[in-house]
Order: sequence, then C-alpha cells, then structure tokens
Amino acid sequence: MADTKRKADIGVVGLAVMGQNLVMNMCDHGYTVAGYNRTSEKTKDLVEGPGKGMAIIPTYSIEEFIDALEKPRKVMLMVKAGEVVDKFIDSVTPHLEEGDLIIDGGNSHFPDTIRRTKALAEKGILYIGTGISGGEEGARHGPSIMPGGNPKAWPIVRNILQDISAKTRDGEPCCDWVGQDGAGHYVKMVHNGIEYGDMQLISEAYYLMKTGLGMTHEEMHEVFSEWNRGELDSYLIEITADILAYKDKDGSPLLEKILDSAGQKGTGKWTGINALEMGIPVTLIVEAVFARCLSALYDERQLAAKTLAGPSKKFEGDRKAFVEDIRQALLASKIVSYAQGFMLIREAEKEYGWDINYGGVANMWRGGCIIRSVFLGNIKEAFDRKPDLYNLMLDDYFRGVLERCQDSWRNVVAQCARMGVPAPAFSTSLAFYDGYRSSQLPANMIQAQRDYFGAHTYQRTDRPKGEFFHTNWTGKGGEVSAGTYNA
Ligand code: 2AM
Repeated sequence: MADTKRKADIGVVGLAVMGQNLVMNMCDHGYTVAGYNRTSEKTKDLVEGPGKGMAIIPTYSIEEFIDALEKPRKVMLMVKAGEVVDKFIDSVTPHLEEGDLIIDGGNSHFPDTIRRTKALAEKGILYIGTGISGGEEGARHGPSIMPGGNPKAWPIVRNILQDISAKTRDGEPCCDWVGQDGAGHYVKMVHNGIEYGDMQLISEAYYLMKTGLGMTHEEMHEVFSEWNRGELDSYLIEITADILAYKDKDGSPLLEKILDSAGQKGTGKWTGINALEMGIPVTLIVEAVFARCLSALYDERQLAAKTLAGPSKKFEGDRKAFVEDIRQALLASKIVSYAQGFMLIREAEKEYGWDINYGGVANMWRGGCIIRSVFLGNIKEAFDRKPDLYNLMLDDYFRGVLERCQDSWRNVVAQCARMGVPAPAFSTSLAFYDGYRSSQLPANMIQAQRDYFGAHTYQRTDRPKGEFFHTNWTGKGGEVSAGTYNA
C-alpha cells in the first residue's frame, strides 16, 4: 500500500497523458506526487486506473493541491502551452511562498519563459521552463528533459528530474541544466527544428531510393536496418526501417497509401523565424520547414505535375555504390544541420545573455528524445574535447567525416539534379558547406548593387574593415550615402 499520509515531494498540474505518465514515472523512482487537473475525472481516472497503488495524492482544488506539497513546494505544470500557463501561474502564485518553485513542462515558446522567469523572480518564486521530449512513452519511462530558468531552482529539483529522465548508453541522465530563463525551452525548440531536418533528410533518402533507383520496400527496409547498425544508428532511422516493412491489410506497404502532404505544429517554424531574426543561416531546418509547406500544396502540385516538364533521365551506374553514397550524403548533411543548430544556440546565448552547457545539451539529446542517436555521442565527445568549440564542422572528427563523405554527397546532389528528383535538404546542406568554407563569396557584387541603387556604401578589401565608401556609379547620382536606412 502506498504511503499517502506524508506530503508530496512534487505536484503535477495537468493530468492528460503526458502529465499522468510523468506522475507515474516519478512514483516509480520513489517520489510521492500530488496530482491536480481542472477536470476532476482525469485525477480520479489516474488513481483508480493506471496509477492505482502508487504514491499519488489526488487533489480536487488548488488549495488542497498546494496543501499536499512538502516545502519548498514544487509545482510542475503539464498544461497546454500559452495562456493556460499564465492562468495557472496566476492562480497558484498567491498560495506560494518565497523559495517555492513552478516548473513549466509544456512546449512553451521561449520568450514566454523568459518573461515568466523574470516576473516570478520579482515575487521570490523560482521558475523553470523545461523542454520534455520523448512523447507519451518517454514521459512514462524516461524522457529527455531540458530545464532552464532561475538557476537557484536547479538544486531543488535536480534529483527528481534526473531520476525520471532517460539515460545514455553510459548511464548518464539525459537531463542537465541548460541555462538561464528561456534557455531550456529554446534548446527544446532547436531540438524540434533539428528533428524536422533529420526527418526531411531521411525522407529524401527514401524517395531517392524509391524513385531514382526503383528499390522495393523490402530492399529499402534492409538498407535502413543496415544503416541503423552503423554511424547513423538512431531512433528515426530505426522507425523508418519499421515503417518501410509495415504492410496494410491488403499486404502492400502502408506508406504508399499515406497522402504526401506534411503537417506541422510550429516549433520548426519558430526555429526558422528566430534564425532569421538573429541572422544565423540555419538553412537546413528552414528548408525542411518549407519542404513540408511545399508538400502541403498538394492540389497545386497535382496540376503542376501535368504542366511542368523535368528530365527523363534514369539512374545509370552502380546502384549498390549509390546507396552507400546516399548514406554518406545523409551523414554529411546531418553534420551540417547539427552544426547550424549549435550556431543558432551560440548566437542565442549572446543575444539573451545565457551560459549554455553545450556538452550537456548533446547529452540530453542522446537518449529519450526523437533525435536520439549514436551521432549525438560523437557531438558530446567533440564538446568534451573542446568545450568552447566554435563550430561542429571544425572539430577534427566531424571535419574528417565531411571530408570522407564529400564525394558521395556531391554525387547524390548532382544525380538528383540530373534526374529531377527534389532533394532540398541534401542540396542546401552542401551549398552551406561550400559557402562556409569559402574565404570569398560573391557578396562583393551584392554590396556593389546596393551601393549603386541605394547608396548603401561598402567596405574595401584594400582598406581596414569599418571604413565605408560610396561610389557615384553612373556619374548622375550624388555623392551622399544612405547611412540611415537599410532597404
Ligand atoms: P482538462 O483535462 O481539464 O482539459 C492538456 O490539455 C492539459 O491542459 C489537460 O490537463 C487540460 O485539462 C489542461 N488544460 C487545457 N486547457 C485548460 C484551461 N483553459 N484551463 C485549465 N486547464 C486546461
């Protein structure tokens, strides 16, 4: 029989599936947990159903809920992101004392978390906004947990969060302090963006095998299963192999009956918007978001397919070798994508004044979450070697992989272009790689054009940076430069 006389170590508000599963996960690790939900049936369902016999204290009012908590009180919100979180903070705060802690475990947008952490700090209430990834299964048995917020809150809840989190293959918790105020939710947002990128790359690999090489689903299943035993070993590759093997009731692959129009909930878009705002070229994630948008123009594409011509070129060459080329293109593109993701986090760190735990971030993503992979272990090692690593692509290991995969990667992009098979993520990552490693880019032409039509000025290669020049290109315009606006 559970000991429900003692006060609860932590309380969870919001007992939908994620909330319920987290409560049970906490109980599994020896914690007593108070539960509260707006609709009381869910609370009853939990204690009389899956949570029966566990150390759960069901409560049916905010007052009862707060009263059930050990001090300092730890209140975890697992409610819908947005206004509901603010509403609950408002209703719970009057019952809390200085030093109590609110944790938002929903998918909140990081600017909200920045605002809430600061507002609550003024009232002496500690706040954590944490990304949680791994879906229902993860919540029940070990998700990836990415907490940020008021650093004073971390020691209070560290044990609980690390206990319930997933563990890496080396047994380390996939939960560590990310950084101040919105850093946890920010990192979760980038995680989701990277997830968009990984999924897009895998879809391109599948589509190329299917349409370019005419491979059967059994063959593709074999290839992805094989890939999952090597450098690409990851949850997404694993489920892709499963999906390829899955047959509909009539015995044909279910995959081919699924409408090719992708949905999205918005976290990839948030990542892209933030990248644009900060001027960081997170090209692969943004391309992956747009690839979903393009797929969603389903009816328009059916029309265009009848009108717009493409090449009729078929694949010629060694098919087995080309499958290996695709694997290498996927790996190289993935390195670019993660490098871009970390570039974005680095810029956000400057922009929002955080101190990001980079190795910790890689570790948090190694297990429990959708992008979990062996690859993230390599990233963790890169940050262990050099905690202030400026760009993942400059790490010796990843630089070596890029060098090794380069010919295959170029071959894949070239073949796609020749055959007219869309491969936006493979192509954009290669373009980024070539751009990033170029000491010279054609931006001199852009600067000349800007100065020509708008007197926006330019810097010169033969003068120190920071000096600006304007040329009267036509002899007709004035000598006055446009220093005050940016068209
Ligand atoms: P409910 O069971 O009463 O709907 C996920 O949707 C969780 O957020 C659920 O626990 C849900 O409570 C809660 N939730 C959603 N909207 C809410 C609202 N406006 N007020 C309180 N709880 C809400």
